[in-house]
Amino acid sequence: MTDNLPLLYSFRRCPYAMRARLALKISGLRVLLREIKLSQKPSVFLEASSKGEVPVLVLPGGKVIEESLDIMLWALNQHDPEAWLDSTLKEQTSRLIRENDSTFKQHLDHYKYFERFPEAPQSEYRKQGETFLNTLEDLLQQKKYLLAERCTLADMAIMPFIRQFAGVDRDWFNQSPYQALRQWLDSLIESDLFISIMPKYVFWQQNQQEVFFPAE
Ligand SMILES: N[C@@H](CCC(=O)N[C@@H](CS)C(=O)NCC(=O)O)C(=O)O
Repeated sequence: MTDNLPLLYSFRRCPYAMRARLALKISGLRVLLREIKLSQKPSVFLEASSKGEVPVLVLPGGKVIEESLDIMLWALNQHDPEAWLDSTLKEQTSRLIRENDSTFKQHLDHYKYFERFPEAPQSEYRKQGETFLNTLEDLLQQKKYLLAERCTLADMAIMPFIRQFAGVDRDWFNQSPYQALRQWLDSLIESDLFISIMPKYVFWQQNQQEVFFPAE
């Protein structure tokens, strides 16, 4: 009965896995979720995807989707009740997500794990990350969401990373000049959708009963 469902390998706190779960949830599709420990990756997971990165979606026919953004698109292309996909925003969406996933993600990692990068002080890494915060703040000064007056793919693909950046030093973020960004982030974090994808998941083990996502 569970064999015909896609299988999502996930890790609760991973921002890439969050964006995949957000799209899967809004699409209304049902999958099985295997919460894995990144320090102890199950062999079935590595057999499905030798990269060893979450999220990974294994389709019933055996096809494996290894990139979080592709998982989002796979789900939304089947069912997109809130119209997160908007063909008129395609270019801008790709550009923004690309910047998030490349330059900003690197700055975020340096800022969060600054002890591993002693070449510069943490404040320098934060300043580098602020270039992207400024870009987003400018967009949010013009519209309620990043690219439109409603939530679209860009918001949901980027939000988990801004959440992580904000979480490194919440006091700093709370008094930072990014007022529209703060409001945007807080409203998304407090949304029923985000809360619904963040329950504490029990780590999956071989022979354990499968867990549905969303939960039954
Ligand atoms: N390109 C991947 C990146 C995913 C990624 O880097 N995930 C991290 C966790 S947030 C991971 O699994 N890292 C492997 C590890 O920590 O062993 C995607 O967009 O899905």
